[in-house]
Amino acid sequence: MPRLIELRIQALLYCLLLILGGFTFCRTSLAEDSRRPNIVMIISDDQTYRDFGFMGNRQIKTPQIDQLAAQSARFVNGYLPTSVCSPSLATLLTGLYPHQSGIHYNHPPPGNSAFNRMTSRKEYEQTRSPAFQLIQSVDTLPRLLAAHGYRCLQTGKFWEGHYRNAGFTEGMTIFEPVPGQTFGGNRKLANGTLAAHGNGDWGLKIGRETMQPIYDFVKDCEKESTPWLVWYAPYLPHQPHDSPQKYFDLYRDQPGVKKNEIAYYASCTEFDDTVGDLVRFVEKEANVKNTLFLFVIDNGWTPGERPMQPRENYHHTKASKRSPFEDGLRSPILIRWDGVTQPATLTELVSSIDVVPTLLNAAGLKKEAQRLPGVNLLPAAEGKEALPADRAVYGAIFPGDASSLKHPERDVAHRWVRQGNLKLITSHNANAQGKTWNNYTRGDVLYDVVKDPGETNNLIDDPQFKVPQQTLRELLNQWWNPES
Ligand SMILES: [Ca+2]
Repeated sequence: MPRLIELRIQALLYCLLLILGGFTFCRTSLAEDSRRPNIVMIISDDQTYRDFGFMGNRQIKTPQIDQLAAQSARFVNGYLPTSVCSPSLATLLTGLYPHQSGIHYNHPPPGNSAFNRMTSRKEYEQTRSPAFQLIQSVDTLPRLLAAHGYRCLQTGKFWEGHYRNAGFTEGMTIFEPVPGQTFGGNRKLANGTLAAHGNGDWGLKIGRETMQPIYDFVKDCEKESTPWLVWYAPYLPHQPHDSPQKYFDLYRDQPGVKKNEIAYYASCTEFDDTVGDLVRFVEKEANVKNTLFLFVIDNGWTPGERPMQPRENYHHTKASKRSPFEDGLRSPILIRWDGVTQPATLTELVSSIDVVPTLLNAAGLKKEAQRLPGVNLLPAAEGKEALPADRAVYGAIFPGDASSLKHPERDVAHRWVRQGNLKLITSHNANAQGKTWNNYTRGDVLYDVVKDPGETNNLIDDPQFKVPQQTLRELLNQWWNPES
């Protein structure tokens, strides 16, 4: 064969390969971009990170979540930016830190007690409503997914008024009181009028009374082949720990179970059963290979020694809910997407700030995800790429009532950062006696939370930790400096 023709054939073959390769590449990225998995967000309300079988608790019975964990990428060293309901849930809606979304409180001004002192529903609702503008004006996960062709259902805990405020297309919470609902969701004003408490009202029926709204929604979406998101954030195991008797019976007179753990453990198992019902329903009614399950807690809650009503309920320990300590701030994060993620235990530090960008990436919304501070956990969950070992995670603690809107720096009580084994907690807005809100710490504190997960050995004055302490301070100020 003449040399020239040979070269031409080679060049032609080369071009053909390039075209085929490009075509294959395009097909892959097209497939990835156009995949729109259904998404089930399962959010536990007030449960400490250790209190699952798969996290090592030998007393508590959580077989359904353990089963989900066995099928999931298990991020066992997960954190929450903050340790109380509303701002933690706002992070799961927006992918922003509380100081960024402005939702750093449970109750906007003038605060919970002042709301209770009001004498008309109209006054209360008009005073509570301006804060809803914060969620209305931000690109939330459901809003972005809805614009991408999803139907998005809100059920359970939700602090942003009507479900539509956050961009859900359907939902249960409508910022209206629920006559006769005794376990939560209502607020009694000073003149006896009922109003919506602000934490979910009608939505709080999910899990505790019914699962039907989710079942109807999923069936309907499946019938019309529309991708869907379910926000399942039941008021469980949140107090009141008033589970049916059969759940209490599991823990009475059990060796190793303390008196103050019984009612809480009962609620944890009641919650676990609902997760099993939900997962089995989705497995039966939807294409499970095209469905991503994500599990996370909104904040920790550890039973303390002080009894309260109803009977067998206890107040939580000071070091859990609301606090800057591990029992309040940690949560495992589970991601199950059959055929995509790998069941494995992953020990790198992650945060619930990563949830929204991860889910946006799963739905092909990469550009929208890139604007957010969290990282996409999918490559790690797929077993393709480890997260950086030196990653730092961050957060801040605020009082339950906001003193003003859009000024998180005026209210912040603590900031915290963890990198490697070390966690630094700084204090802010101390009063004249040097005490910050709730008096969690005396000044700044530093702990090795791997050796000392109970955070009892303060290393802040230990000269050995002077340099790493400085590094953590710099990281924290780069993340958010409320004094600048
Ligand atoms: Ca909570």
